[in-house]
Amino acid sequence: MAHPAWSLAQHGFEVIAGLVVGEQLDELLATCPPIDGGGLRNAVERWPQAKRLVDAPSLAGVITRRLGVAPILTRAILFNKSPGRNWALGLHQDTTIAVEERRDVPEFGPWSIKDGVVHVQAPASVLASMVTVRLHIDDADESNGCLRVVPGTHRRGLIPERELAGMDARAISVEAAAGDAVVMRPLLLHGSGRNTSNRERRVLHMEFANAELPGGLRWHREPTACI
Ligand SMILES: O=C(O)CCC(=O)C(=O)O
Repeated sequence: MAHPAWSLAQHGFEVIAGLVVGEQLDELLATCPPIDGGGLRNAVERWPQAKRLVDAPSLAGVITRRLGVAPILTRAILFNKSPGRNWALGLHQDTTIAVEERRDVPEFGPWSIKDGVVHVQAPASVLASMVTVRLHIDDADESNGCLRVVPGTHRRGLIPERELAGMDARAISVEAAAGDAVVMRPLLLHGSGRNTSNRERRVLHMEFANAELPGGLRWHREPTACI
């Protein structure tokens, strides 16, 4: 069920309560892989139960309704903020995408390689068409570093660094329970505080695209069956 207060179009995010419940959620909790650093990349490939979930029509339906067409899952990262692995993340936009290989195309760059996958900073036009689904494996609130966002900022294109400092006072916390999903636009300004609790805060972060890239660039694709 979508939380009524926020809308993806107007605010740049929404909370879908209970996207995963019951046995499916128990299975995710029981099989969630250990995470060495702050995040496990290529998480769908490395976590069969998460792959099964992403392959299931229910999640595909949620994403397809928001993107308008069959989505491409291009990046899946399992984040954990635990009392032992902890960080605060200042407000930022997600501007980097994962692609198959480097190909120089105007407006794309700089390039980098993360865990063997080529990444590049993309123009706002590409980022604006994407959707990120953050499936919560644990309950998240301010005490264990839930997401903070500045509603509406996804409509401002790429926001210059110098304008970020003034935004903090407008950020709100987005609490979610295990099994809820926060669906957001990558251009929404977001960050998160430190985990000051004794609980974990695991989130499966998945980025979806809805169109091919220009200039022969190709998305990196996570191996999923139906989306
Ligand atoms: O999971 C978090 O705390 C924030 C992650 C984030 O901001 C990001 O992936 O860009």
